[in-house]
Amino acid sequence: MLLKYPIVYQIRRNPVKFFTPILGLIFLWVFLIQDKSTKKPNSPYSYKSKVFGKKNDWIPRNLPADHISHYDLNKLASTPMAAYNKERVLILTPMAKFHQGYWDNLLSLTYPRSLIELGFIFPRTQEGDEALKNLERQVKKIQNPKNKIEERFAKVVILRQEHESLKSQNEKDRHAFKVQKERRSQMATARNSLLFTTIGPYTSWVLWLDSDIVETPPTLIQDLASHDKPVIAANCFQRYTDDNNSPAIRPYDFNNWIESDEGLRIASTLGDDDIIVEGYSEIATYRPLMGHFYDENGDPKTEMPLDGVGGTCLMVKADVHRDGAMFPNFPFYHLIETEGFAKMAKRLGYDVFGLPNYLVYHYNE
Ligand SMILES: Nc1nc2c(ncn2[C@@H]2O[C@H](COP(=O)(O)OP(=O)(O)O)[C@@H](O)[C@H]2O)c(=O)[nH]1
Ligand SMILES: [Mg+2]
Repeated sequence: MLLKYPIVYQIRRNPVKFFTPILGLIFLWVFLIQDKSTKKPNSPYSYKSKVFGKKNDWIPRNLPADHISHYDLNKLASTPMAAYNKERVLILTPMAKFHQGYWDNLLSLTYPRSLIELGFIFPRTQEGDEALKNLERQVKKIQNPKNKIEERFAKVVILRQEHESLKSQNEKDRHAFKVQKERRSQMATARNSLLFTTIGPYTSWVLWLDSDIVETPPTLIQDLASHDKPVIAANCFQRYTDDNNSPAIRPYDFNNWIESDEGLRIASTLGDDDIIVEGYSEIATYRPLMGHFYDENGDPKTEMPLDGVGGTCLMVKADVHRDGAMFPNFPFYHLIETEGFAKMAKRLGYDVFGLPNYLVYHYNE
């Protein structure tokens, strides 16, 4: 549209009428648009944490709001010299019960804490709430900002499960054969939620450690990493008092096994939705179980290839999870949860191993 008079003439004739809309636009930009785009950027970093109350309390404060983090996954390694190479380890624990022995053992690990992140997931049960309270009390002591940086873990993430879990967690009820499919499927979902919400672009290793593992060698992380295997399981035993009142040990986790012909034969007869869970006389698979391969005079570094694993103490190169190996909560080759995970890792081309002479101990209820 052509102006009837030149702009200069209009300004001189009626300056108020000319400048008012321009000032109005500047005002609008400064107080509304600019305020939003620079002071409170529309990015996840400005998210106000509902759980912790304060704003931005879970990102490093010295980052500018428009910071972009770059990670080259090609340079992210998981090597046998994990501590020397400053590799970050994520320790993941689904926790229905809090055991002081678990926490004390965790604190006795010699891997540098500044390279360790912890992730926990709790069931939505009264027992879970109780365990959460106990854990939080311990975490607060360690993560206290007054403690030296070497004493604190790099990060601690605590989740509460979104889905249901078994009401009864006593040993007899949770080990009953008929509840295994439901229970293991719930556990798989809990493990997946925990893994997918905590793994970072800098995570080199994921150590799965159950909340009732109360004793491990202090060099657990270095030892498991030194084998340089994509997936490696320690042999989970339990201390008890035998008939002569003497201290003794016995195998506990029967999910570390080698596939057998009978296991394959049984699987071939099952319907699509049926699963095999190891360690139950209801399904005798005759699979060789790592728990039975322990040799007290044997070399703790001895390795054995496995087809199924348990999650009590399991070290996984983070790339195995990143490539997609998770804990199926559905029958996958008639396997579920950690045993399904081993199968999935193998289908993705990774080797799975166990250490029959390297013991960790499960709490004795
Ligand atoms: N988040 C979550 N963790 C659970 C639940 N049930 C058990 N756990 C935890 O999962 C791990 C394995 O469970 P557990 O009952 O010890 O299995 P078991 O040793 O084979 O009898 C332990 O660390 C438990 O504390 C559950 O429903 N939700
Ligand atoms: Mg247990």
